[in-house]
Amino acid sequence: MANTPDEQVVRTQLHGKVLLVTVDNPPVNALGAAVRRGLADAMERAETDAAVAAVLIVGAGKSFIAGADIREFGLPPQPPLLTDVCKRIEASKKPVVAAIHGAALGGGLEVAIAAHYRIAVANAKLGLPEVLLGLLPGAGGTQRAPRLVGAAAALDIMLSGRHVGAAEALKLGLIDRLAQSDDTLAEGLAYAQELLAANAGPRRSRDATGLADVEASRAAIAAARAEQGKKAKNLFSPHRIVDAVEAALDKPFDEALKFERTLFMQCLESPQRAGLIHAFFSERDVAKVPEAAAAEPRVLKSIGVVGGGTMGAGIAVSALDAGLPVTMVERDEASIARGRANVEKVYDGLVAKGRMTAEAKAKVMARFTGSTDYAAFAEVDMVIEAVFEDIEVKKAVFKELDRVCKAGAVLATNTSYLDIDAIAASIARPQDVIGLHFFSPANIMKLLEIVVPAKVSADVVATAFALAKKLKKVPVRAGVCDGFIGNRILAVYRQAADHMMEDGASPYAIDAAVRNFGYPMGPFQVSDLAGGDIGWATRKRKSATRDPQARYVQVADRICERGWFGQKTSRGWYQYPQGARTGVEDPEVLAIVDAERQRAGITPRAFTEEDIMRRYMAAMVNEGAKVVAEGIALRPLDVDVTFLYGYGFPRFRGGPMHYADTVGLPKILDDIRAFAKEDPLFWQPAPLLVQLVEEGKNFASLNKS
Ligand code: 3H9
Repeated sequence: MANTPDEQVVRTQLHGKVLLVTVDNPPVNALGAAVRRGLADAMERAETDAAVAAVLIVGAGKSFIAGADIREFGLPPQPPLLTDVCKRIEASKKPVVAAIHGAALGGGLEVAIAAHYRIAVANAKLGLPEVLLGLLPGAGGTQRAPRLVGAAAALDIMLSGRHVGAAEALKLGLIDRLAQSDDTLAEGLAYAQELLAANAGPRRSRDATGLADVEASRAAIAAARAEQGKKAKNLFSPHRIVDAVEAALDKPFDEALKFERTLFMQCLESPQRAGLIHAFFSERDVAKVPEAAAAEPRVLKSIGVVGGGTMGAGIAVSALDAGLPVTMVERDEASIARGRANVEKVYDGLVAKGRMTAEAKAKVMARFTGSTDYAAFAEVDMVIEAVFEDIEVKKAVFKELDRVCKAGAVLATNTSYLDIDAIAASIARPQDVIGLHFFSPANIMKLLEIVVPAKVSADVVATAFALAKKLKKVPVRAGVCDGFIGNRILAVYRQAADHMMEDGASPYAIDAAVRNFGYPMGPFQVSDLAGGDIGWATRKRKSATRDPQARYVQVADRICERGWFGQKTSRGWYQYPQGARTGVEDPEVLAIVDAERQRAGITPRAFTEEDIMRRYMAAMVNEGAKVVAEGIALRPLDVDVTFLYGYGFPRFRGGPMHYADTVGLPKILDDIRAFAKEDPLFWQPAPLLVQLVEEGKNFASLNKS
């Protein structure tokens, strides 16, 4: 039989008696319909060709196989199903070996564990991350993995979605052998030939004995069920994973496979799957911006940071963690000592927890230089200022940077709301000035708003995106306006929450509704965590320009006037007795709310959780639509990613704009129009929302451009 041509996504080639099956479907060898057909055909050839004594499956390029083709989900399934392909591999009468490099994830690992023997190179990553997409392993993974590694380890792998390194995979029994070199093909062929020489026949995972200790298996299932009941109460697929593993104990293998398929289809149809897959693609698409496509990034080998406060130190740590040398400048010796101490504190914490050695810390700190002289920035490639939020202070810093930095250095500001165009215009090189809005704590939070002023050159924007990649941040391109994407939208739905509070919902009921929606915290808890004084300062700053006709709820000001700024003062919207991190409700706060209602002449009315979330989300989506229409966000997906990574929006809902599509834009618009009857100034429908409803379109239609 002839070898298959090179352009096919699955190629077969005979090497002695071993049929080499190469999956070649860039970029990640996803198991689309053509690959599934190719694998089935290859197994057909293996079965019928007398010259074939064993089969070796490998992946071309960077990976073995990264899983099912996620883009196919939601479309009608095309035969053959992966679960049937895996069954066919397992049923082969000739031994089948999988040689793994790069990623063997999801369906990719399911193919590997349907094979009879597995070898992996040292840096291979194995996993069943379907749960992160709202799914479960649907090609036999929930049945074969527990038989190979036991219920507890299989549940851990499937419920966390984590990547398992080759060494651990060997220890667990997920693979049989660790390759001695990186040459997957040679190692795989040698293994297959060795098996043939030893007359080793097929060895099927369905017959493996990992579930033999039924009592231990049941205990692992019960523990997983209890844990998921607490940790994943809003989620669908983790519970189905536990059900599927239980079926591995209770049902014959083939019946359990059918049950797995039923559960997989339930997950596939769930809106959570759509939300999580939207999040998966959006967090990749978000870095596709015109400037990064049009220009090469500038050289970026060193970073300067102005300011050693919480933000500056967090940014410094983030850059140090990425392996960059960091120079920090502060105004005097005491301040730079404090800045250095803020940086060191982070690493000391890691050392204390045993997550870093003292030597490793010393090595990292050796890349940190502190100075009180701006001249220390003379050679750095990029400076990020993180000084006090005052435009005159920032302009003074930029004047210094303009004086000392080399030509071509990127000059970035970490402002969260100031006019970056004005900062850029204040120096002689506006083309080099950009906004890099980190979120606190900057070394932990993934979101980075890259704020693009009018005069910045494209290669500076490309450099900012390259920096984000180095720092392992999720970058979102934002235009200049007060609050950029995230804080601008936040300001609006926070007001909606305040209005509801004054109209009758308690802050605790609002927080509970928001938590039940899937957020880790409600808005009043967040305010207590961040410090009420921050919002208070912003409100004071904006008071001169506030529309006197606009509704203004004063409860937060009454609370701040008492010095109740949240966790740091042990009291805010909640009380935090003895420095507790979880607050308890405060009757005095409720009394303040009551007094403010009376002052404003409001008779409180009841709000259900649904009422609360409809207003909260309508406000968020409406402002999101304005932000997109104005070009502050490039696409609705940029708003989604901002909220997923910076504001705790529940990932399974995909982000506010995706959520709005799920609910239906006409419904959201109807709500806004109904709310506008009470407060037409606040609830002005976004023209883009109106337009999309008139055209029968959704936000997703704007993500495609
Ligand atoms: C599953 O397997 C279900 C089964 O149980 C079956 C049951 C029946 N499909 O991330 P990158 C694209 S569920 C389609 O930037 P990296 C990605 O969008 C699946 N496309 O690279 C990007 O496209 P673009 C379980 C995919 O090197 C490009 O490939 N598997 C898929 O940083 C490069 O990706 C997973 O969940 C896919 N499966 O990371 C694994 N994967 O260039 C998901 C990637 O247009 N994938 N793309 O933006 C990953 O975790 C990472 O992509 C990986 C590589 C670690 C593999």
